[in-house]
Amino acid sequence: MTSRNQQLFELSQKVIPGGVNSPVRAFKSVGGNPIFFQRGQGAHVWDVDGKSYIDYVGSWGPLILGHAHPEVVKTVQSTAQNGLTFGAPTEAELEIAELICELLPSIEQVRLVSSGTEAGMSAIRLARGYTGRSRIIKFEGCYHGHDDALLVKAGSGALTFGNPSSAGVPEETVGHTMVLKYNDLSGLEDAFKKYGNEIAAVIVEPVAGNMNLVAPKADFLASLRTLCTQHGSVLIFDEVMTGFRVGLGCAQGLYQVKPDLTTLGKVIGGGMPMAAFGGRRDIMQCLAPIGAVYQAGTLSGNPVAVAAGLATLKQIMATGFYEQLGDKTKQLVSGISAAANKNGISFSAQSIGGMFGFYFRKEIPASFEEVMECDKDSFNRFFHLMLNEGVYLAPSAFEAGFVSSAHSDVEINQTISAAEKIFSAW
Ligand code: KE4
Repeated sequence: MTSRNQQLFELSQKVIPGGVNSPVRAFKSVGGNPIFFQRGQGAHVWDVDGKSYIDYVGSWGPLILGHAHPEVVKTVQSTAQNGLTFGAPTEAELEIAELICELLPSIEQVRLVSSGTEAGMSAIRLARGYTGRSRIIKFEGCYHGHDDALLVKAGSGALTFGNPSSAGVPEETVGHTMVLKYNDLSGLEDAFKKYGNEIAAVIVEPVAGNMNLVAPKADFLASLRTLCTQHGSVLIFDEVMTGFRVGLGCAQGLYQVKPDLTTLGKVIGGGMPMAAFGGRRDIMQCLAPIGAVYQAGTLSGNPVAVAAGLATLKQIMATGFYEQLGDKTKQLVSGISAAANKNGISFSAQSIGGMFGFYFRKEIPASFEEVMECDKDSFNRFFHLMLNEGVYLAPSAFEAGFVSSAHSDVEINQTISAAEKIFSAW
């Protein structure tokens, strides 16, 4: 009998490209058909055929409190009663802007937008407008949304400029974008030696989460800071994923490196479409309506998304929130690693705050090349076997995973048991 999931996927493909509204949802990387969900509660989601899963995707990061947290839902419902959007300033936008500036000392002013892509795109334009320069540096394996200038894959050789990683992006659009190797200090120093005072900005995921999880090497971020300061380039931390995920001070607090601009998203919207970019006042003052750099958005700072974000931020500010989240995530990765290693499987894992990475590779990867050495087929097999056991991991070997405060020891231990069962029969 055709499942409801199969029916919906067949119908969706007729009217939505690939049947999905974002490519990574299509299961192309892991094989099989995407799962259509109908309900989420806490650490669990239910598909349209009624099967439940422990969820470690959390909508790719926003759901740090789990699905349908009562405080978030209540606030969204009550806010919506008073109108969904005004296209005009509201007091709640002031409240969340003040809270973000209080939590992140590097942010003196902030502008709300509706997606991480908008935040990244706007931060790049702002850095170019502020410096009057065009060249930007990004890193291979890092993703900052689908803005043309950032859809770039590494060109051949170390210092060549990137070429488009997507159709529809003209060569000239990416001509100013240089793609370097993440965690490669010598490449970075060479780039600044050659182009230093032409570089408008460096944009980096301070903890990379879009090539699976790759942590910054000891002095990588600090070197970025020093070089940007020396050459008058704007250092942009893309904290759309790490923001309030790895700690209340975000990655910049964890590693004690102060960027000039930060992009945020995911957690700050609590599951609603909201992102932000902010930083040094002198740079932010270049933004319209007071500055010459244009940026705008119909639903930027809309009351319902801001309400969800505020409700979420208030919850994560609770004493001990990140200690508990970090401990649970560590418990998950060490339990699964132990299960793999007990069965002689080449596997490693790590976690930072509430995000984690699994690798079918003996050592934890520290670069894009090392991530590419991971056994993707083994990951895909593990993914589907875990799915059968009712555990929903990110449907790609190149994505990070996420634990929420709603995951209890019950879910963590059930997940480890599922992995033990799978690895013992591997
Ligand atoms: P959005 O435009 O998808 O809100 O944010 C783009 C973005 C920017 N920066 C970082 C560090 C990000 O991780 C993202 C989006 N992350 C992906 C998952 N790795 C979102 C999932 C998807 O594309 O469907």
